[in-house]
Amino acid sequence: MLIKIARPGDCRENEVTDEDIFLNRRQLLKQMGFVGAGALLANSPGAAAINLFGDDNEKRFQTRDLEYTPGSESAEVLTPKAKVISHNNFYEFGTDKRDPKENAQEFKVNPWQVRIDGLVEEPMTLGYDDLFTRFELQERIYRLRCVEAWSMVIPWIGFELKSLLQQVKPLSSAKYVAFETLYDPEQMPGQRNPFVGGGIDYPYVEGLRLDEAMHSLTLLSVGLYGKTLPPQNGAPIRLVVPWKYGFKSIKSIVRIRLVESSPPTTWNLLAPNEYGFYANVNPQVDHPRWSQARERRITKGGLLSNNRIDTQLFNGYDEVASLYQGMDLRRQY
Ligand SMILES: Nc1nc2c(c(=O)[nH]1)N[C@H]1C(S)=C(S)[C@@H](COP(=O)(O)O)O[C@H]1N2
Ligand SMILES: [Mo]
Repeated sequence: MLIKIARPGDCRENEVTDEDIFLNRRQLLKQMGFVGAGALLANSPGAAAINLFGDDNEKRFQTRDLEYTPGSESAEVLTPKAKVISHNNFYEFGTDKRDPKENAQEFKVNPWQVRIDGLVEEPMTLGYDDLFTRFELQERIYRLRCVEAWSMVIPWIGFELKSLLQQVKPLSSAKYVAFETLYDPEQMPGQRNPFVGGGIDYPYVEGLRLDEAMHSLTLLSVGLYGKTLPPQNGAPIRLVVPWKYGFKSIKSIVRIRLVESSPPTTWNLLAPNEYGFYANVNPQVDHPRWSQARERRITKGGLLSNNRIDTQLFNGYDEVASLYQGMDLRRQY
């Protein structure tokens, strides 16, 4: 059998990819001065011409263009969109990395409601359209590292969780934020069948300390690569906490509750000796069953061309270090 090993310079696969189109459009709009809210309308002439490529028109789940403020350029290579939307963890739709893309395409994300309540002065309910209109959408190119030692670099679109929390006005007794994913066994096969859903006690729940939630890096994401989120990535709204392992970035959120004490979190409930509350990316603290010192950065090409790189403390986001001063991060993992 002949195994073809690609050299770095080789041109392979389809020459024009989704992310090429995305980057070209972003470049074009920047050159034309069309940046910021209002610029990226699907029916503007520039966008229409580019949309002729129809990057995901043939899929059952339709994403749509978003208006947002483009972020700064990334020094790192972006993970191709095709991989961002086909290699996922979303146990509600199955435990294999390919399951969510396969099983989530009929997932209904509109209408949608997110309830924000608990220890707040002004509880709030956001509807589907509010997710895209009530806050200033920005692009953030973040690394996301899974506890399973692979990572991606993704151009997320979203708004700071802080801007939402400021609107509901947390009471001084609020110390933590608890998040909950939709519970809908009719739509989510993993919630109907524990063999499909990996034995998780649904709904999926997560939590942050209030100061972590208020950090300006913490994003509520509603899109990626210029468009609304595909269901497998947590449509219509999911958390992205780039200095923590991927499992903290809870998907398809329906409830955000301000609470007084540390809330339960799904992976900690399932395997407390393997997953703590903090889950900060830390190359010095191994998972009990494998090392966390290195990671596989998912880029173009197959498994052979994926680079292995050193994992950085806090996934390289050093600006969060002050949140953990005085804590023993080996004990509070
Ligand atoms: N509701 C829910 N959220 C979830 C998960 C899940 O199974 N269910 N998996 C988590 C894990 S382990 C990871 S690594 C990230 C993956 O996000 P991505 O598929 O968008 O890359 O989602 C996180 N959020
Ligand atoms: Mo993960």
